[in-house]
Order: sequence, then C-alpha cells, then structure tokens
Amino acid sequence: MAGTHGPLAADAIAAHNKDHIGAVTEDYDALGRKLARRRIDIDAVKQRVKDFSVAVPSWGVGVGGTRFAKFPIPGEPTNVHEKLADCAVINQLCRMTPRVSMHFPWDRVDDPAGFREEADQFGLGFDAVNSNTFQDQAGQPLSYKSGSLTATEGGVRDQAVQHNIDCIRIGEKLGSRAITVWIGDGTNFPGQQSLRASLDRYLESAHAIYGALPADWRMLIEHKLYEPAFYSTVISDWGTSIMVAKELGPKAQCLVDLGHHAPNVNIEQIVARLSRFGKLGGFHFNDSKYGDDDLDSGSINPHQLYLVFNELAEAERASGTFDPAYMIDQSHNVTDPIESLLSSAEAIGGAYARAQVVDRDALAAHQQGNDVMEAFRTLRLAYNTDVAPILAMARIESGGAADPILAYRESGWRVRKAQERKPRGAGAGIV
Ligand code: RM4
Ligand code: MN
Ligand code: MN
Repeated sequence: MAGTHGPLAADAIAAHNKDHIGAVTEDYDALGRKLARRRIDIDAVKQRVKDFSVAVPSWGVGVGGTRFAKFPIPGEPTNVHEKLADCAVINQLCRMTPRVSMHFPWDRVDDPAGFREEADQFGLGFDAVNSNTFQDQAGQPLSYKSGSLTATEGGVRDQAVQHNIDCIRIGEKLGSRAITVWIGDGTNFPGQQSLRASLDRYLESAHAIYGALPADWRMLIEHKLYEPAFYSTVISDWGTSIMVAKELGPKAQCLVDLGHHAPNVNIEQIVARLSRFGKLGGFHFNDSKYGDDDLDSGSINPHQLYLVFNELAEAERASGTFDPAYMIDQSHNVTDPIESLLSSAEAIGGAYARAQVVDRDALAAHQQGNDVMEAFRTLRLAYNTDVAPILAMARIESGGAADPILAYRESGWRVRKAQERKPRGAGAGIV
C-alpha cells in the first residue's frame, strides 16, 4: 500500500517522480514487450518486487570505521531515535526496507513499547534482534576476553546467555520474531582451547537460549570462519551451523552472512544445501573482495548475489513456503550510510527481480537433458536483463522515489541534520 509515512515531505517525492515518470514508463513498457516475448508478465514480476523486503541494520545507519580510524560525517545519527528516523528515510524512498534489525547493546532501547510506537509512526517494524557478546561493555561484571557462550568459566557463560535472553525479551516488546546469535569466540593459537569441548560448551549455552524462545520465534545461528579469532572459531562454517541447529531443534536455523566464508567458496551451493534441509533461516547481505569486508551489497560481485537469489527462488519453488529473514549487514566507512543502504537495497532487489525472470521450466529441461550451454544461457539471459524499470515502477507505485539517491540528495536531509544533530567523535570500530 502506498503510504506517506516518513520524515521527508511526500510532495517533494511526488515532484521528483513527476520529473522521472515519463522515462520510467517508456523503459517499463519496452521491457514489458521484451519480457512478453519470453512469455513473462512484467506486472506479475513487479508485484513480486513490491512484496519483497529486506531489513536494514540499526548499526548500519551510523558511519562505520576500520580498526584504524573512523571519519564521521556531519549530521549522522547520534542515538537510536535518530537512527530510526534515518531508517525511515531509507524506506520512504525505496519502499523495500520496512523493518529494522536492532543490535544490543549498541542500540539499546530503554522503552521498547514506546520505541515500537515511534517506529510504527514511520510505518516501520522490527526484524531479528542481534546480541553482542563479542566485546565488553562499560560496567559489565565479567569479561568476554576468553570467550562468551563458550567460555571455560561458567559465570561468563551465564552472563552471555542472560544477555541473549534479555535481547529476546526486548525483541518481544518490539514485535521481532527472531534472534541472531553471532559470537566472536575462538582461538588464536593451536592448543589454546579444546576444539571439541568449546563446541560442547556452546551447545549447552545455546540450549539455554533456545529454551527461552517464545513459541513463534526462531534462533538464527550465524557462522564465521575467522575474526576476531584467527586460528579457529567455534561456529566456523555452515556445517557446524547446521549441526548445531539440528541439535537445538526446529526453531533453530542457520544464517548466512555473505562475508563469512573462505575465499571462493560456493555460497549459492550452501544456500541450496541449507534450504534442502529446512535450515536456511536468514541472510546478512554485504559484499567482499578479501574476507568479511562488509562492503555494499552487489558492489563487488553482483553475479554472485544473483546466483544466491537464483537458489532462493529454486528453494521457494521446491518448498512452497519459504520465509528467510533478509537483512543487510554492512559497514559504511566512506559513504553517507543512507545512500549506501539505498544502493544496496536496489542491488538486492535487482538480484531478486532477475531471479524472478529465469525461465525455470526451460532451465529444468536443459538440466535434465544435460544441455550445458542452453542451461547456462537460460540463467545468463535473466542476469543480463536490465530490471531497473521494474524496480523504479514498483517504488513509484508504492510511494517511493524514482531515483532514491537523487531524491535523497534533493531533500537536503543530511544537510539539515548537520544543523540539528550534535557532532560525533572520531574513534574506531563499527559503531
Ligand atoms: C560480525 C557479524 C555480525 C555483526 C557483527 C557486527 O562479523 O557479521 O552479524 O553483527 O559483525
Ligand atoms: Mn553478519
Ligand atoms: Mn560480519
């Protein structure tokens, strides 16, 4: 439903669209004719794009940094309320990001019911909550230096479990339906820890968190092969993740962060495997060149993003109901985060749309007949389809902007906020 929710003036967006609607309509009609020759109904694809959404991370609207430095920009958000407003701007312009994924305690919410109300005014809801036991917080009784959910000390494990349960309780008040658990636990030296016993400790802690899940919640297990631990991590790969999820039970599923794999790993195949066993719970979208770089989705390898969505479309076709939690997980170090998130939503939505124009019957027939080249060409034809007019039309009809980044710049939002919001310090790190 088109709505006017959001901090930007709706008539400014309408004025922007007035300038672009002619060109968008022309391109949409031309693409419609092209797709019709392939027996694809463009309006049906547009409807699917309108129904598609991806959550934005609360931490992603602040300027990130490397471990070396952070370079703040004037007008960036300084508290959760300002972060929420920036998330609302993003959704108002792109209409694809109606939920926010919160990270605690980075973005602590003191009055969850009030915050939910605040989000509701913007037409926003909440996606999975994320716990944080990978760093110590001021005043925290016990340190996570030697691990959290897998620490050798029972008291540390209890504290980490309790933090996750606290996150679930806040999430319930926000209307979230899942908790994503990523830990930094692992080792930097061979022999530092028992690789076997640390996983046992994880399972015990994870069972305690799982036991605190409300009936309609999911627990998403996020793996990562390295960093901050560089020799071994406890939840290192999708194999460990799926075994843990199976041990825990049906409410536990795996979360795939695109940056958390060894170089050149076939992530789309991991997607196919996890979904085959009903354990694909969610995604953290970002892009990378070398490791967990947290670069903007689709900025480095848009083809891989497409292949991932192709597997997601296959999974949906095979299982009927399929509802993974899609989230963006990026660190915006050199751009205005709002622009990066708008650009990422466009890349993700574009990969989704391309996966919708694959001729799946033809693909299946070529696969069955072992016609390698035609199978490849079928997949490639969809990838080469410029779906931008579908995305633009879907956005405009939903109340968003024809060109979200341009409209954002025209709105003067950041310039205005630079007058109103207090400057943030430099420092380092993601928040
Ligand atoms: C981790 C992981 C988590 C994210 C933190 C900030 O590498 O991707 O999902 O919450 O970074
Ligand atoms: Mn992640
Ligand atoms: Mn990461």
